[in-house]
Amino acid sequence: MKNILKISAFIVFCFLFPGIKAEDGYRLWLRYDPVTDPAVLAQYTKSIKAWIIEGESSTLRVAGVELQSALNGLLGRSITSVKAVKRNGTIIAGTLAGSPVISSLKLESRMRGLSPEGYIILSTKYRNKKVIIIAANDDAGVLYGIFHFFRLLQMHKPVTELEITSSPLVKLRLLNHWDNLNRSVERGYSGFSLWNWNTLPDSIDQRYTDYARTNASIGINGTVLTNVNANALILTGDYLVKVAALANVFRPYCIKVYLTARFSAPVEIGKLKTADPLDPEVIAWWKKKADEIYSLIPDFGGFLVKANSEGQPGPQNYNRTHADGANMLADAVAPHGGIVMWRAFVYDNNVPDDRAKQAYNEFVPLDGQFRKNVLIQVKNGPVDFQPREPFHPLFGAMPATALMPEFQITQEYLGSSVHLVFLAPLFEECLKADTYAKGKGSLVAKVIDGTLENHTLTAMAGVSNAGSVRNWTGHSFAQANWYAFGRLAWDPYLDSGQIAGEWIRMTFTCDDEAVQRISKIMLNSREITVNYMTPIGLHHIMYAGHHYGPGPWVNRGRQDWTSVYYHRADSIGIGFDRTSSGSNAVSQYYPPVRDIYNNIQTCPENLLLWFHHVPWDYKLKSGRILWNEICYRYDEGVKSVRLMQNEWGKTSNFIDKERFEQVKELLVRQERDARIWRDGCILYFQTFSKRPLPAGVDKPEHDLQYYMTHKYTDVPGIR
Ligand code: GCV
Repeated sequence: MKNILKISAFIVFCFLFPGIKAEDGYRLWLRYDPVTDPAVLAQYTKSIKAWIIEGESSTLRVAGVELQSALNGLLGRSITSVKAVKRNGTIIAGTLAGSPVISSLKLESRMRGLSPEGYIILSTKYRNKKVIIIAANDDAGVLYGIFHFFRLLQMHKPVTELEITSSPLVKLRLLNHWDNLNRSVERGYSGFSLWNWNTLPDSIDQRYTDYARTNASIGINGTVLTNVNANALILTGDYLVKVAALANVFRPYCIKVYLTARFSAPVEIGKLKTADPLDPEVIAWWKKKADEIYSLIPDFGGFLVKANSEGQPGPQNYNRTHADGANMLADAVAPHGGIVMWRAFVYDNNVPDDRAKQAYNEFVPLDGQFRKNVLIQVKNGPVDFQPREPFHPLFGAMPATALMPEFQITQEYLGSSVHLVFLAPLFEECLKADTYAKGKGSLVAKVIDGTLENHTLTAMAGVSNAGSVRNWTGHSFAQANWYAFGRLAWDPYLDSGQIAGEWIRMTFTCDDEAVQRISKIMLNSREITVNYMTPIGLHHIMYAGHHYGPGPWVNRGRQDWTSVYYHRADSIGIGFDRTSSGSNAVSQYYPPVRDIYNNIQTCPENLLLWFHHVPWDYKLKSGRILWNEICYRYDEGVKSVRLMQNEWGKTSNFIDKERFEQVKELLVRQERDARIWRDGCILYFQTFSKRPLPAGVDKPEHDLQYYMTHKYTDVPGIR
């Protein structure tokens, strides 16, 4: 009886909401479900009757497959591919050189400004027929233009008067996978690695193709397959054929593969006695290795290297510099057109007076010493992907060197795949920060797109959150962070609100009210998380090891890995004094940024405890003293998660049951764990402030000991 009731309820549900189908999230934002709005569908049916892709290449072939499936899906009927334009409503896609129709349209002047991979989408006439042109100078541009066109359809935008021009502002747009050869993923919260090294090269999982399609849809054109904590085995012949098999799948989608290079590989797999970058045998070994890789993968992108950091080997082991190491590898791949991305996330063997200063101190003196095919990969902030950091002072400080940012899409410090945190505002905050390197307006985005110092080799990397779980990222909303990274890598000036709007419409619903509600949740989510984790510039106070929950009490082990090193709470106050009378990290920024940060009165309050040790009774702009403000922010963070739950609850009519319920359940866990952050941190800091909880702040449920010994049993990535 119970089952009959359930089935009837389901039938009624389907009848009431015919557009809402079971959804496991696998299709990400490329869902191509039929457009349900009758007016929009009527317009599309009238405007789109047939399609042609003119030209021959593997990229144009996959573009055709995608075009066919997207149009059939979205329009709910078969839109046929034709050989010639015979009717209104024909889509014509191709390159200027490869498409007779496009070349006859005299589009040269419009297309002259396009950079490689750029495209135009244009409503025009061809032999008196209304057509939609998707034109580019190269095949990649055609593919990207086609995906842009789908975005319009998926967002229910008009497609009648199109005049769109788009070019990527950053040349290399890369995902970094911290995937190990045993398929575990460092800081991965979405199952196992996508790369099944055991079954490659013979077995080609459909996921490899879908991964490539998805990335192409947001303009990502490269992927580093392996962890920066590298294993030299990936460079052996047995593995390289597997890498080549993946490269073959990705190639039509214009995605190049890159590998991490373990600096000691010549010793570990090459049987040399040294990995000294100036040793002739070592130089020859890497050249030979590069030749071998390129013989298997002619378009191999190059190497990403983590050296002399967290125990990884590097040139400093041989008293050589980062430039010596990077240049040696760069010379090996240069004849093949490859590049080297050398990470600036470095650690000294000695504990520094301020870890935030380390990368700048080591790299600025090397400015101008790197080969032309080397990029220095810099994390967005000077410590380590914290919920909030100031922008990294290296941006703008190495004018003669190509710098690329590294963002973390996987949520190592932002609630793994349990918390709903939309990261576009975090990425945007860094990209739009003004370094003042060449006066006002020297945005980080301009360092990255090369315009500040006229660099032509430009890149952006994001540490991937994709894994083997069915929906790729665990939390449905974590998909949005992958999407946002790709969109910002294409155009670092985009606005988070626009990105959220696109993603919601493509992924969930085009209903305006629901879009607004979900947008609000997404756009507030990062600040909410900062509040319940690390308000007012607190940082690095998480649980040692897994980084999911709070651990402000962590005081054992290497000092600059502890929390007490960073928050410096004492009876007087809290915060790391990085002013000119403290560690002087502020001096690494250009004026006036350094002066603004240096002065407690002008330092933005959201970074106050990053730069200042502030007395507990210091009055903030809100009128509250610091202690009360800390408690208030933690509490507000928790209460805001409840508001998110509430808002999400109101979207149930617009979201399929599976994803709605998944998000609902995760928001319950987010609220629970936000309370643990709030209560653990407040109780711990109270042992220093010795002040009561201010009125209105909820009392912790347990004592401090409880939070200090709390174990998480249902959080991915915690073993
Ligand atoms: C890949 C942090 C993470 C490490 C990571 C490191 C890095 O320290 O906790 O897991 O290692 O950053 O970016 O190299």
